[in-house]
Amino acid sequence: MRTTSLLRFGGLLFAGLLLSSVASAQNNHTVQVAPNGRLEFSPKDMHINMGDTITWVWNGSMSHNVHADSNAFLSGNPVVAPHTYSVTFDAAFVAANPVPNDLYTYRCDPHQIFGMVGSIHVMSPRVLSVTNFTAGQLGTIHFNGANPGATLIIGYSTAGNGPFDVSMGTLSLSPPFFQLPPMVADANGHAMLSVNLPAGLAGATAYLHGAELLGGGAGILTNPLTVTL
Ligand SMILES: [Cu+2]
Repeated sequence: MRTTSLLRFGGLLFAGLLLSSVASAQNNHTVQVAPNGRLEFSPKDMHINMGDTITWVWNGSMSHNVHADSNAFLSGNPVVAPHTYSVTFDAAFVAANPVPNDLYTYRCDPHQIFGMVGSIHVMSPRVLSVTNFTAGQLGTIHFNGANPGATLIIGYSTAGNGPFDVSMGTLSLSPPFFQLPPMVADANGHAMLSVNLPAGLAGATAYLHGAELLGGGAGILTNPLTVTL
């Protein structure tokens, strides 16, 4: 177990955190459909937790649609912006729409020949939790469900719970946010980080959100956490 101490931000201390709720809230992700008129989905390839929701948001002046190659989902006939389409990739959806490795490839029907394709890789949840987050004590942050040996990062903010879009999804962190020392998952896909929590500074709220790095700039987010001093 690693120990870190006295995490300072903006003159405050990341301190005295009492767990008020271990949110198991799912993550929401946005995929732009033809951003700036380009015939592409952005991000093109997504890694998400089972239970997460993808919302496609139409842009530009041409007609597009979202069509799973397996027919697991279909937004309908191609239409122009403004338009949105959402799919929740929960256990029931995955069970009812099986594809190899839970990897859902999809396309825009009229523009597939121009490379307007994407994929959604549904993965088992990465779970962030905390224990003993009490002022004057040694609190612990836990990361579960990772690939053994993976690099795990955790960000925190006291400014709010976002949303803030990054390449791997939408962070429930408002800027400015900060990163704790990276961790490495053990053989069981678990890692933990102990944090010295100074006494005092009651009343503030902190927000945490983690990710497992998958290489090549990709990553998969944990659930977000809200903890109150
Ligand atoms: Cu299109």
